[in-house]
Amino acid sequence: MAGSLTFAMLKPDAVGGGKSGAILAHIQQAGFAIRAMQMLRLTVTEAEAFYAVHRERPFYGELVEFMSSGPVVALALEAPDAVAAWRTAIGATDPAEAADGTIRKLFAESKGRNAVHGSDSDENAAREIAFFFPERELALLGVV
Ligand code: IDP
Ligand code: MG
Repeated sequence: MAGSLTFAMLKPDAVGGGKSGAILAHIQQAGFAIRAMQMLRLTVTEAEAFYAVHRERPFYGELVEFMSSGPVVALALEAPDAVAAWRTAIGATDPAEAADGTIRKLFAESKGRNAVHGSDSDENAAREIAFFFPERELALLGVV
């Protein structure tokens, strides 16, 4: 594999806003290989589980409601140092603070409705990829 993996997701604001194609093009132009991809809608229970690490935060309820409000696109991305490279490509959590040219600066609406997710460590990338993609599919795709 030419690099490592990270987990990315296009959030309901991006998918519902018709921005999926533009963001996917941006991802590929930035040098990430899309190794797995699925459009789906998270149930409330699934969104709660995915963001369980944030359950004590004041925005948890709002986050779960938003993330289960419409379709998302789940992605396994490959690049050299993928986790760090993807965090750089997406920019700060709040688009008002995101650097020029980052995906959140270009496509996000607000700190909550911020277009894309990115794993924060290799360990969480593996956990998040496994949350969305069955081992068998990853094996058939040659990802693992
Ligand atoms: P990250 O997505 O940049 O890693 P985290 O702190 O892990 O940011 O927060 C997870 C997600 O929770 C954010 O992407 C955003 O959608 C939402 N979120 C974070 N902080 C706030 C907030 O202050 N208000 C509303 N939503 C927030
Ligand atoms: Mg995070």
